[in-house]
Amino acid sequence: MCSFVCPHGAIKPVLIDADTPTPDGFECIPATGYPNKKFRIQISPLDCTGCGSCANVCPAKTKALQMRDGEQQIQSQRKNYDFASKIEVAPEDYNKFTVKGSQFAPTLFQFSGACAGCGETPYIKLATQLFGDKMVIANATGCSSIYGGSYPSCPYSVNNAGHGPAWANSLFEDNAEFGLGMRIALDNTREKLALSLNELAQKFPQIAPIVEQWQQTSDLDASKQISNKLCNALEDLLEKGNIDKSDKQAIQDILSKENDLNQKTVWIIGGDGWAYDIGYGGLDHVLASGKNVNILVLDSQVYSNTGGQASKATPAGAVTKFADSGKKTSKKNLGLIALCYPEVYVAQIAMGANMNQALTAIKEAQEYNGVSIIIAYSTCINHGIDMSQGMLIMREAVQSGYWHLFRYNPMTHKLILDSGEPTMDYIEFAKKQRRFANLYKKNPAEADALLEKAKQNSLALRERLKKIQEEN
Ligand SMILES: Cc1ncc(C[n+]2csc(CCOP(=O)(O)OP(=O)(O)O)c2C)c(N)n1
Repeated sequence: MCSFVCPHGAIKPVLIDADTPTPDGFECIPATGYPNKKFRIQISPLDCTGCGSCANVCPAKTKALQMRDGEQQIQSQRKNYDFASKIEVAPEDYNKFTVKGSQFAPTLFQFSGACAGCGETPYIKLATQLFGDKMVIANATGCSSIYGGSYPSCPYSVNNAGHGPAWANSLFEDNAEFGLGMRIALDNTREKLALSLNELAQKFPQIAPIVEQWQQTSDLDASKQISNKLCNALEDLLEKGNIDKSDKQAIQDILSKENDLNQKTVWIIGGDGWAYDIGYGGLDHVLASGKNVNILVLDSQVYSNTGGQASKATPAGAVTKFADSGKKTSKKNLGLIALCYPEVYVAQIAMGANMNQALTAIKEAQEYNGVSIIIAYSTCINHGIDMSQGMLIMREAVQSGYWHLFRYNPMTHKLILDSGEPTMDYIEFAKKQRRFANLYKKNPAEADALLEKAKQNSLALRERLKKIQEEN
């Protein structure tokens, strides 16, 4: 869990053979569920920002992690992290589609310049752990593009084979279209490759089964393996086959596009200012496109990167820039809008409330061969909260009915409401955050009225989601 929530990817769970020699001070415990292995949680002391999210999320009565003086930890832990960072756990030793297993997968997004305790980055980090070097990311301008690509540093990293996600940022206003273009380009390249491969398979029946398999495989990891096998078969043909000049050229052309052979997963990522407001026209166009793309909306409920201006995702009663006396209108229901498209996978998640639900939604979105949109609750310094408690705040957001967790899958035509009836009062939850508490200081009567309205809206939204669940 501590690794799962770490905004900076600075925590690495280590799983090694029990007899592996380790540096002095690299204490391990026997690994639960692995008879001949040992386990350790290793922190990168140079990259930890000290947010404390990891220590607070620990479910044990006696917390497994304690925050200590950074300087001292750098002295003692630096060499341990250097050792741990080179260890890769064999993929067959874990199931990456579980909360625990996902953390043994290499993080290909780490040490970004995001704020300590950022609520956006853990979602991106998790996605890179699940889909790794098969990800192609279109990033809207906003916090995620700034911590995602402020040169000369780059948090998108590579695995031991030197491969990582491909990433680019275009504009704030056209990111959905930018990602759609990436998908169309990838599909086009694949279609051309398929044409050439099918022609070759007709002439050389020995490669026909592997070409067929290559075409049928949509699973990302399996596609990578089959693409490698296909390359080997083509190289074999070049060496041993009785081939003329034009076939040789065709094979060489395919091999030169080796990176385009395996399936890719396109992720269109950005904040609520992009998705709900400025890029919304394009987002809607992509929702209606039917293309295989995944949209991740990091909903911090304000334009975070420019200092916290109100967006259409800001709930009524929140004091933000451009809504100094509290936002008067209600939060836009982007999830409900997306649900108007029966062919779109729609999920709303909050990692701190339900890690498993967040992971399942990300997995289902990727697996769905069509448009998927995930709206992710993202805590932010602009909320006026204790950033070390971000995950707990997400849990309370769901318990109070401020945020609802659901997944709609077009494959089953079913909506699953993953969050239960509220067990905490909406207003009690909101008042703990400065963005709402400030209005109580300025104008208590207005605060009461706006928050009551927001509460009623949120309760009504839950009822609508319940109805949709029952209808299916
Ligand atoms: C067309 C346009 N308008 C305004 C900006 C300035 N701008 C850059 S990032 C940003 C805020 C982004 O907010 P959001 O999409 O919510 O993402 P967050 O920073 O919250 O992650 C703004 C207004 C811009 N780059 N382009």
